[in-house]
Amino acid sequence: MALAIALVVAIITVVSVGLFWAQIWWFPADISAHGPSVDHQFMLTLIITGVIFVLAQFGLAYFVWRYRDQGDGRKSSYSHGNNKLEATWTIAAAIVFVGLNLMGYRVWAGLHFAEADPGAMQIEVWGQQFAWYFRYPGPDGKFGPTHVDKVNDATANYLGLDREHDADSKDDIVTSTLSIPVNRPVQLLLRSKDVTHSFFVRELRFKQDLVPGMIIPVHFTATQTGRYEIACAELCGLGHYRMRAFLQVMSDEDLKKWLQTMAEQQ
Ligand SMILES: [Cu+2]
Repeated sequence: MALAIALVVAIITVVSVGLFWAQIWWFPADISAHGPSVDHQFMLTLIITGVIFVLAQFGLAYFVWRYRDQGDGRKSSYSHGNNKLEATWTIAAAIVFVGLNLMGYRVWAGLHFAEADPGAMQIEVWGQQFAWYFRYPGPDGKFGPTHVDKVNDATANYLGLDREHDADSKDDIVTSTLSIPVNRPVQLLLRSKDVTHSFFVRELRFKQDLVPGMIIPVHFTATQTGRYEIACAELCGLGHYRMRAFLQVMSDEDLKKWLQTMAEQQ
């Protein structure tokens, strides 16, 4: 029995490592300037924790087998443990976790806390149950105010703009697809109309919550043109599974044309 349990533990370990090694379910190719640093940090964390995982699992399998009941009537003895060993691995684990955090912090904070490039293109991202809307400030570069009482999905006024009275709102462009320029910094202002949502694009290696009542600025640069899925990564209600939109990364010229077309549809 002990041998069977030890074997099962060992097989689970080998299969888990094999799946990671083969990279069958893996990230899609990165399309962001910061992506390589994120991937590097991820691999480093995976390798360090992976080595510890393998050692711990094989250690467990060995002890299960080594200290099995051998039928000689020996009684097991009780141990209170070893304080020195306890302290050693607790401190070692703390050093590894804090160390990995400090290493990863620089990349993460660069996207979330550092100021965006002054030339970054600003776009608002709105999450609501269960759709995404995006707002471009238009030629004036200003987002008009939003009014809760003007929100009306039936008339497609999803954000509650008053285009008649607010000068800054007149040229605002609201879309259901997010288009951004390639190789140019973009600043997103994340907002939510109801509950917490999460903006996630795998290819951008980017995920950030949208919190009601807050405007959360983040910035990044995309380096590949193409069409990518935006998923809501926060369980936000019954329709969460269908809360998706698309990100289009395009040349400056194409973006100009696209914005023109969108502006005509407002
Ligand atoms: Cu959501």
